[in-house]
Amino acid sequence: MERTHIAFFGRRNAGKSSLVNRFTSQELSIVSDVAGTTTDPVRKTMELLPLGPVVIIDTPGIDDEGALGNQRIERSLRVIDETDIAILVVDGSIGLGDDEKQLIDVFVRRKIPYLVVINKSDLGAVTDLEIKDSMTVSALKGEGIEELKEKVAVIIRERKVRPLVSDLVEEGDIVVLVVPIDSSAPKDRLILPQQMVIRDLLGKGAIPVVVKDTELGIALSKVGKVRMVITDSQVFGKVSKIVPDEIPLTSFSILMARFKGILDQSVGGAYMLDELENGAKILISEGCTHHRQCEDIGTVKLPNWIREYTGKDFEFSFTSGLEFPKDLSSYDLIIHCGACMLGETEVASRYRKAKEQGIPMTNYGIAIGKMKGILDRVIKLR
Ligand SMILES: Nc1nc2c(ncn2[C@@H]2O[C@H](COP(=O)(O)OP(=O)(O)OP(=O)(O)O)[C@@H](O)[C@H]2O)c(=O)[nH]1
Ligand SMILES: [Mg+2]
Repeated sequence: MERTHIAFFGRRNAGKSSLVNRFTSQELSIVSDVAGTTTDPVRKTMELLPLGPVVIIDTPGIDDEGALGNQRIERSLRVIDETDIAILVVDGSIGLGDDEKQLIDVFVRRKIPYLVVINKSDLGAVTDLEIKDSMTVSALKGEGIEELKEKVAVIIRERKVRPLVSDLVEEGDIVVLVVPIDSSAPKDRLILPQQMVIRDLLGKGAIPVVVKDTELGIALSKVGKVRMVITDSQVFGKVSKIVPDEIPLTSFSILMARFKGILDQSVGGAYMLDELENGAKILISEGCTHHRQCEDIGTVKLPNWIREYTGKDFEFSFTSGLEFPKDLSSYDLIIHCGACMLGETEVASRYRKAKEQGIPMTNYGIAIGKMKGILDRVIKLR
């Protein structure tokens, strides 16, 4: 499963950093009585009981002032894009102001589950704020922290889990997974979507059979009745010729898009490849900065395939990691990586931005499927 991103927001000096340190039992952030101590979002990936794998994010105060302050506020608000669960920290001796109310509005609008935590209960001045889902804590004394964790754990358990592939197969089904091992594949391991698919199939009691593209033919002739073939989309062309039409075929990237709820939009985006004019602007965006495999596909292979497929010349731009342009209006199409390293909320927010600004968006695998002429076949499972 993917890591739950839990972010702490609030005004300066509310005690966000103090609470984060208590919550993680680590000295993650600097605490001081100077307003504006935290100047950049601080992220920490960790395993936290009873929550499981999480990313904890401390943020600068949302009421900072001046030009620099505004930049800090912007960074904090940017964190909302990747937030799965928001903790709004309120200084109980001050109470709830407009800043907090506006944040709550944003959480509600974006359907981000949130908790309001009234901090500094030790000061005794905690006002009865009568807000939904609020609780009091003292980050200073360490009171109420376990209760807070328990509440967060409940939210995590309640978040809807969409299966990756297990709803498409039955117990005992043989599913063949095609993982090419070329020079661009990471050394000594499988990438996250492959691990996730295998894990989900095992959980279902299905039988994953993992092969390289070069052994796919042999595998199909040896293993008996195959329920489905799931391939790395880079070898879509080759694999679609080997797998008989009656066996359903899809890719890891398509399953991921379905899992993240962005399959329809991505398919629509892929069809734009047929519409683009010469000189159109295409943004190719990577979710991470360290996968050589993706980089190679994104900056080299994909532009080449697109030129070949369309016979046209385009202007390509590239972004990677957490950078993703706010204003997408100068692009005609966005092609994103499978986003295996990005949290669900971050991915959803990128696709939502594109949709709001009316810019078509798709992902690598689906774009490749389109260019290989097999898109209809590989998205049948929708
Ligand atoms: N009495 C009391 N003081 C607290 C509590 N939590 C934090 N403080 C104090 O409040 C001040 C601000 O705490 P921080 O944790 O740095 O607050 P912050 O929200 O991270 O502040 P910025 O990073 O400046 O936005 C520090 O002096 C803390 O010691 C609490 O529960 N009770
Ligand atoms: Mg702080």
